[in-house]
Amino acid sequence: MKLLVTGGAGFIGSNFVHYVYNNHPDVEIFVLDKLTYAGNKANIATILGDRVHLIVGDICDAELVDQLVQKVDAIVHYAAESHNDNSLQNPAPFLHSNVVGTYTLLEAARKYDVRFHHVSTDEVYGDLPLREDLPGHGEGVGEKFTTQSRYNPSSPYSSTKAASDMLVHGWTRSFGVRATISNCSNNYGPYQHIEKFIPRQITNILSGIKPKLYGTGKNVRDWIHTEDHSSAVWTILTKGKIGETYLIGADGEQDNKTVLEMILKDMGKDSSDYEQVKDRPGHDLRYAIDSTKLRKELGWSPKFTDFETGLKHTIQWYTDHEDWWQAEKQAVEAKYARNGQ
Ligand code: NAD
Ligand code: TDX
Repeated sequence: MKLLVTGGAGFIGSNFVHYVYNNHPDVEIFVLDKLTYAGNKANIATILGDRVHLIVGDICDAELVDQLVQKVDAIVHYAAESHNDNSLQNPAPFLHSNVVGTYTLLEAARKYDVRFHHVSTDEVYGDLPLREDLPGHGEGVGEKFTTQSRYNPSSPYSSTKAASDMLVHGWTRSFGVRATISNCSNNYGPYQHIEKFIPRQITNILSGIKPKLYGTGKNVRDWIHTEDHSSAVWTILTKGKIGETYLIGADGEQDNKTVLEMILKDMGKDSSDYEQVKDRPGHDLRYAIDSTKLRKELGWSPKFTDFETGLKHTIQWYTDHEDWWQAEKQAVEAKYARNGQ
């Protein structure tokens, strides 16, 4: 099988490329990545060669996309602008990469009748109330997102991802593009950019900077190890039903304050040794995924079921790979500081 993986030099895309390289030796992978600030050739450098190729380019470049799509059996589409905070400062690149980029790929998939898997996010559904504010602490209908949940995105990032999902629906129904969609919860693990919550706090501590918690830290995220996301995407790509959406999650709900306290404790610091900073405007309260459909219909299950163990591995990875993040640290923190965060 020949696969085109867009955004395969970013966090989740590069983990997927490693996953396929390690588990499916019969697959040849073409990574198309623009190498934006979030893309890093180093993420896949050790496996580039006969089976993994990197093409540096933009998914909005229709001519380049055409050349690549006609060579492959399937497209797995990860490339996107992915950070909510950046989308609040400047939404324009999110419209370009997330909407026009997805459109460009869909047109090529349509032209060459190539299987298309679209990687999306649970944030398209907006947010859920905190469990403490639900009757019976949320043991009922509406407690988690399902494929029946209403699209209700909150930020420029999530609204452009929602738009991209809608394009996939339209191209599937009207043009018969053989597509599936997955909406996954918050990933953690190696190669995540240090602008994101968990790596930012780990690398702050390693740099002697106090971790920064937005608001009171009551917001809940549903954490999944990125390797489990990879196995889920592979399962959907190979066993999923065309036209279907699958929600990916590993029952990993944690509030931000608890996660930060775990990181501080694991790194030998006092659990109160952090600063509360300005909250994110429009900050989603809680995400939670019901992945029953994926588990029951396609037989998928996550391997990293203990969040604290996965978090420890992640802390160790950033500790061991200072050369991977050190050069960018100062600029990332300066950008946050300008925004009071
Ligand atoms: P990331 O920002 O780490 O990586 C994105 C990659 O896409 C980078 O390598 C970047 O260079 C590339 N890219 C961006 N615009 C491009 C363009 N126009 N052309 C070619 N390449 C381009 O993002 P991530 O966290 O790895 O997320 C990957 C995908 O997974 C995104 O679609 C995101 O919406 C989705 N997702 C992320 C999470 C999460 O927790 N991070 C959860 C669910 C879904
Ligand atoms: O310094 C911080 N302090 C803090 O409290 C940062 C960077 C974040 N936060 C909070 C905001 C969120 O409640 O931590 C939580 C996680 O923040 P992010 O890492 O920015 O992730 P989130 O906004 O939840 O979105 C992520 O998950 C869904 C990914 O970035 C998206 O690409 C994905 O779709």
